[in-house]
Amino acid sequence: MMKETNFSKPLPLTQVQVTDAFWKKEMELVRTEVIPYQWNALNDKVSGAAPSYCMRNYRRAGEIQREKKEKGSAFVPMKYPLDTFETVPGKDGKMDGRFYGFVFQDSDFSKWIEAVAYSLAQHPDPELEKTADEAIAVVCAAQREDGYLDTYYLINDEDQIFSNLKDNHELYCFGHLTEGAVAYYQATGKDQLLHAAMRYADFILEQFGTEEGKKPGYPGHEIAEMALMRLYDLTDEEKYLNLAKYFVNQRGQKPYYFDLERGETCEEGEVKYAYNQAHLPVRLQREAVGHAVRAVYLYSGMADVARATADDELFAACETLWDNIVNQKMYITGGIGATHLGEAFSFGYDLPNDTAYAETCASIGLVFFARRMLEIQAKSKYADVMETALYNGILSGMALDGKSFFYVNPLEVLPEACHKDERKFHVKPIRQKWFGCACCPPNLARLISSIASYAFTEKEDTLFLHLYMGGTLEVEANKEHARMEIQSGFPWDGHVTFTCKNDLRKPYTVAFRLPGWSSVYEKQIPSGTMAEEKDGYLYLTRVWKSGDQVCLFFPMEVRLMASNPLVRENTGRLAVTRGPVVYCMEEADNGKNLHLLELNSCGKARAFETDEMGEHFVRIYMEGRRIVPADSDRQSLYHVSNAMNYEEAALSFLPYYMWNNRGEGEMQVWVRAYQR
Ligand code: FUB
Ligand code: ZN
Repeated sequence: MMKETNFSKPLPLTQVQVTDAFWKKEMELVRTEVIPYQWNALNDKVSGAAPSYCMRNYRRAGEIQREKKEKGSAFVPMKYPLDTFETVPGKDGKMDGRFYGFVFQDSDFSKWIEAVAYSLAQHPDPELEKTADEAIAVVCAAQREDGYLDTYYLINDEDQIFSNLKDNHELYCFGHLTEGAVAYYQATGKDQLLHAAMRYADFILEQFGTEEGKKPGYPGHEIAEMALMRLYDLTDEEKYLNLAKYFVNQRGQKPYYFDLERGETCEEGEVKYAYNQAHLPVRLQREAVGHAVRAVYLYSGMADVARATADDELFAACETLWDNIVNQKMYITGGIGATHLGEAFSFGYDLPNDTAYAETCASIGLVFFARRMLEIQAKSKYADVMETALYNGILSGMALDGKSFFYVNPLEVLPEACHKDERKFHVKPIRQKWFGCACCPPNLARLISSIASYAFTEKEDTLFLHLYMGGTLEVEANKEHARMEIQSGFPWDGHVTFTCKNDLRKPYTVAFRLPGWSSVYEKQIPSGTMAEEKDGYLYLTRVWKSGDQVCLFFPMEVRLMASNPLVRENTGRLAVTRGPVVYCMEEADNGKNLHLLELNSCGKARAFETDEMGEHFVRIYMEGRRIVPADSDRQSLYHVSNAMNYEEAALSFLPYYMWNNRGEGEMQVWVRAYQR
């Protein structure tokens, strides 16, 4: 049975100062590079990058609202067709009054403002705050009197709002707007955007539901569910919880709403809309299917609702879907969504390396889902996946200088194939400056700048350390103020030091995660501490005094990982990992034709710290060999099999997230293995 008293919640960012060498650097990159760069992108000022049109659309919608106010019913806004998912200027480059960009372009602003909010919470910056306030004023000026706020419809055709929930992303944009608004309020105390989001939420409340006169619909692209839960957690207003609950429970009920809205019908027993996870009521869903980002956003919202309503059945559905992803559908990097067709999950164990989709946003969504599961049940299996996705399939989405991005995160790349083979055109062999559909870069920015809220959650009597990162935390420990300090060498060194900085009067528990990648660990704890291991956490309870220190050490051995035998692509192959980090081989270190290299699974691994490409990290060398075809064999496409020639080779591995920072080149995570 779920019990509300067992739930934890993220530590507010205003109570954490991240000092960690690794994450602070990433956060600084977001603050100094990504946020200003994205502001330019939102304003179409990045030369050579696809324009966003985002702020331009808000301004245009604002003009329309102004004209309406000035001219009243005498003003009849121009209408534009709604049949394009992405609107671009004609060949002559001329633009008219219509909406431009993807239908969900408004969300670019919302993700940006969310990242700005988290950044301001850690690092006050009056100049940035001023820019953000001005942007918020532009956005709020576009809002209709009744609260509706989506520039695609406000500009093109207001008569058709909420007419195509399946494809047209209004509720998705609402979700992002709400997340950004809550974050900005929490960081700055300013509520202009929050009020706009609440007015929009209230408008949506009037439109949707199973009551007479309302639309029995739900989002085509989920996120509104978890956004409404954030609004509920902030305001305590039941109506937002009820709307989130309604969206979750109504999803997939028959007759399908997506049929109703498009005047279609469905045969008895026919299953449709798996792409949107609307094929079945969510409690009956057992397999993660369809568009991967949509899926994990939905599951995050489900977990939020399950927590807030102590709904065991809904939580059980979340657990089943979690297990399905992690046991059958996730790359070793934490990437999800194996096929670019529909940016979707494939069937179980179908995890091709070189055509992988593994969208950055999807791994980010997996982190959202993991943190929500952790809030309900502190089990290290959730934090392990969260950590894997963060250090691997998510960070790979951004160049080390924060100036270019991957949308797709493959595990094997041959650049020539990306250029010439249509099946791989979605795999870019080099990070891009920006994307017309720019969902991933701003999503990365908001995640990295709020990383501490994934590392630390708290409940009245317990602080949970899910991820190890250096920082100082201000905690309400059983209603007493406590200051804690953490030092950590992660992800390169497994030492963690935790220090209490003031005296407490009552017992308080700190729960340290025991990472699944380390079967042993060392600990030094103050005498008289009550210690208990449970679900992959070490719970230490004591009346903490200033200077009390806990030292943990998780040995980071090089580990050679194999796949489940049903993952056909990886048969006979191994991947190199160390601690939470997945490694790969790159052409820049190992020469061309990585497929000719083999790894001696009984050989010695050498791991050493190095500074390259402006990054401090651990490089790994493994014993291996290279296939050297006989000259005669090179002449023909096929030849009679003969004994293979090899030459010895030391295989050099670098962290997967660092790949592709030295120009185009081959890359491979899973390497053929032999034993000697
Ligand atoms: O549809 C909005 C976003 O664009 C999705 O989350 C991404 O997968 C991309 O398709
Ligand atoms: Zn994305």
